[in-house]
Amino acid sequence: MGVSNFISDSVITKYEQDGVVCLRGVFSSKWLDSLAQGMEKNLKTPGPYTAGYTAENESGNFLGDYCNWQRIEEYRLFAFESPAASIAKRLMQSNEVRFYHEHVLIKEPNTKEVTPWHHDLPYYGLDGDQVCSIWLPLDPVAKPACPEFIAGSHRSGKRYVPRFFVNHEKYTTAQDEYELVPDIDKQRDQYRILAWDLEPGDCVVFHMLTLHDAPGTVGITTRRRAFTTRWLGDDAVFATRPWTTSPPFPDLELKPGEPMHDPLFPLVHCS
Ligand SMILES: O=C(O)CCC(=O)C(=O)O
Repeated sequence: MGVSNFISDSVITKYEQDGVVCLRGVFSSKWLDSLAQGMEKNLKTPGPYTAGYTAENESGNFLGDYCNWQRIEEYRLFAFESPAASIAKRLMQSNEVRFYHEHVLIKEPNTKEVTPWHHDLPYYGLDGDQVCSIWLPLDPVAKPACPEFIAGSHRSGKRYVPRFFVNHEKYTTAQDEYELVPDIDKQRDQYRILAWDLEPGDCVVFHMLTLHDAPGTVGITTRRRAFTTRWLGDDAVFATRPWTTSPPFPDLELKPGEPMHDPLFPLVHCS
């Protein structure tokens, strides 16, 4: 099935307006099974950036890892051969698409830890408007456990200071163009907050400036394994931040404003 069959012009308009769209049934079980195998390998042999966000005496477990696609074949195949790249390309309305990195975020049943409200771009050494992520769950995710997105927040013109997932502390105090994320949960009625009931094969695509969080999984008996891929379009350029970026990409030698043309971020050929 060609990607344009399930991404109509009205879906692109919605992505542009809301900064997030949910796509239904776009990844077959072939891709989901393969990613599940890749995740098992990843859990057995964690990468250098693996991070646990749940204390040992707490229920559940929230853990993350990223930038393992070069050593985990299932991740590499997904990036280069699944429909993900063409989905990103079409929604970003980009001529080319580069793979930035994958990010695995797993919440086991009964995990109390929530993912704090944040948007992704200030974490990255990156600027641009054609930049998006595809959040793909490998398990059914009921709306109460689904990441939540503030519609239109990618167009607020604001940049927020990143927060650590482990304790929700801010990276630094507000400075220069970066402000602190407002207390969204105290005033939820002020925002249009989007979340969905998701089945395996569905995904959520969001702009890297769209504010989002994700609930814990207390009372939920299934795992919540999410495989997020991050994508760069034509206008993505390297940028520096007042903090160490996440991922750090320590060997990258680009200068601010230069296109993200580096073997670390391969071009993915797709329709
Ligand atoms: O899966 C989560 O808990 C958070 C997802 C997220 O923040 C992201 O993929 O950018």
